[in-house]
Amino acid sequence: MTNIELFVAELCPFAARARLVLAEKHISATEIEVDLRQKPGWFLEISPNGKVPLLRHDGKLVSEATIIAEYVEEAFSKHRLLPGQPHARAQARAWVSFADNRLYAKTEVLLHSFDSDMHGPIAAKLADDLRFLEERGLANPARTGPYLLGAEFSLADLALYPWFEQVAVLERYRSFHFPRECQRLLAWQEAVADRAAVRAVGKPAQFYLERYARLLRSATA
Ligand SMILES: N[C@@H](CCC(=O)N[C@@H](CS)C(=O)NCC(=O)O)C(=O)O
Repeated sequence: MTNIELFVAELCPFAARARLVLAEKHISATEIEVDLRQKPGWFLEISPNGKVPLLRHDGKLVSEATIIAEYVEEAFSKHRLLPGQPHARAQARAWVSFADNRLYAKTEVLLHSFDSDMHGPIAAKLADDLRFLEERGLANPARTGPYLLGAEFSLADLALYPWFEQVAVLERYRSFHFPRECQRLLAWQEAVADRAAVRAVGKPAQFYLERYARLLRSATA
């Protein structure tokens, strides 16, 4: 029997990505919630970077959401999440890199910035990233299905989706305005949200809004 543990934190979109990858692969894992404000000694001992997600598979550790996703894809060949064709695979990885280096990187700066004068400019750059995704990804005339690469659902969709799950937090607390013209993005989000695995383990906006409100209250108490 497969022995998989996933170390997570409930607000972490990278952990959400790892959870979604496992769910899409129909792999059951034991989830262990880590308190990131007071990291337990046992976690620091096993974690190379002190961050979640961290995966333990038959005693072997894998860190970093992107590497975990690729590891799971390679270790479990059923329910493929990377296309077979090399160029499509490269495209999927390029969008994963876009998610990490543009969307999540800016979002981290935005969430950690308590200078409200900084919120508008960073939020505006994030909106530009969404326009890029809409135009270069979803408006691509060669695309023939509801997912980023078309008909084939992939790790690219799974890397991006947790950002959209939490967008309400940025709208409520960080002056972010979703660019209304990005209608294809909304249709893509709906298509991903409608997948059985995503319905099973995804979280509604309210989940994140309530927890962020609590976090903010405890930070200012
Ligand atoms: N590059 C990492 C980022 C993971 C990350 O930033 N995790 C955050 C929670 S969302 C974390 O564990 N933060 C704790 C810390 O930095 O001390 C990945 O992709 O897995």
